Amino acid sequence: MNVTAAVALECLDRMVVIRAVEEGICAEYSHRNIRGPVHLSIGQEAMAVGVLNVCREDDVAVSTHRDHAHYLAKGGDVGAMIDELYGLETGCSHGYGGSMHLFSREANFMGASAVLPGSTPVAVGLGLGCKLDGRGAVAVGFSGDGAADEGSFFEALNLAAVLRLPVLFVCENNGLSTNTPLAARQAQTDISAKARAFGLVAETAEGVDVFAVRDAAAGLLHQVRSTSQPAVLALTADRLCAHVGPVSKVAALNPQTLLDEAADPGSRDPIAFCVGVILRELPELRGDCIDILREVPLKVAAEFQRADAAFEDRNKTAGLVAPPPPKVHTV
Ligand SMILES: Cc1ncc(C[n+]2csc(CCOP(=O)(O)OP(=O)(O)O)c2C)c(N)n1
Ligand SMILES: [Mg+2]
Repeated sequence: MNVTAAVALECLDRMVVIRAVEEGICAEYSHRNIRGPVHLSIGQEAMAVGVLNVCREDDVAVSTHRDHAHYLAKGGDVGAMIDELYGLETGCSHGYGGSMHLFSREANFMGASAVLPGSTPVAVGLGLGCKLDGRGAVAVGFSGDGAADEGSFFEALNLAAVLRLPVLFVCENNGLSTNTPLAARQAQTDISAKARAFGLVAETAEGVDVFAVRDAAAGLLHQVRSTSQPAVLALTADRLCAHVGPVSKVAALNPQTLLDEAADPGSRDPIAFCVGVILRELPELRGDCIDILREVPLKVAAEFQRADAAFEDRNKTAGLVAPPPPKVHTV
């Protein structure tokens, strides 16, 4: 682990915020006040946090249908995201976007495209904006491995290379597009090899380890910033939740469960993995880790309560009657 104690705890804190928000969605969804499909990031938090932790504030980011972790890791406001899920005007997209269209101008999180591979060409446009601005900012375009099934993914890489744009394309490879495995869809499954064929610098890293992601992203961002040549970071991790729908496949956040899981250095849960690394390398931080695991979920739960009450008030004031509970879509 190549970081200070403060940075290690900052990374853990951000991942726990993301997990707590998504566990809140799982807990609240069936109460019918949150509507619309939700694509959770459980199991994939380290990829968002590792990359965005080493970005500058003025770097811009764009995401996909699975955008919660990217919005929060870029510095998007927790309350404004939860309000957005409830369709409130105080939401980060004024209640019009919902889960798949989070946005924050203040955090330079420039939204998300749910149409594959929409985030990739948008990242090229953002990269052109950064280049024309001339302030050294980089555009970070997140996508899944499914985006690399599509032609315009490669057109975007090519254009960024031809125009020498400062873009870091981050491909989060969870091995699945909906539920179809990568090898059933792509003849060449090494996404970084395909990126190199277009003249980009490309690296792969273990996406479960926030500190490994951070190191790889820092190196590539430095290269992109100093040469104005785009790069690809291909990360691998497991999606520990349903493709869509409020279903987690891991135990709910709990300090003792996490500490037990953290003892396994092969854990595929990025939060347990991160706690394990911290406890092995900086054991004096055990108390701080427990505080984060205990306190963050309480703060996030209070935000859900606040937004739920605001939703009920808004409906009462507007004379709206809630329709029957929505069908919960899970795939
Ligand atoms: C052009 C297009 N085709 C199909 C879909 C339906 N769709 C939504 S998410 C998804 C899977 C995406 O997989 P990946 O890019 O690997 O992201 P992940 O869901 O694994 O994070 C698909 C096929 C879509 N949104 N856009
Ligand atoms: Mg995928």
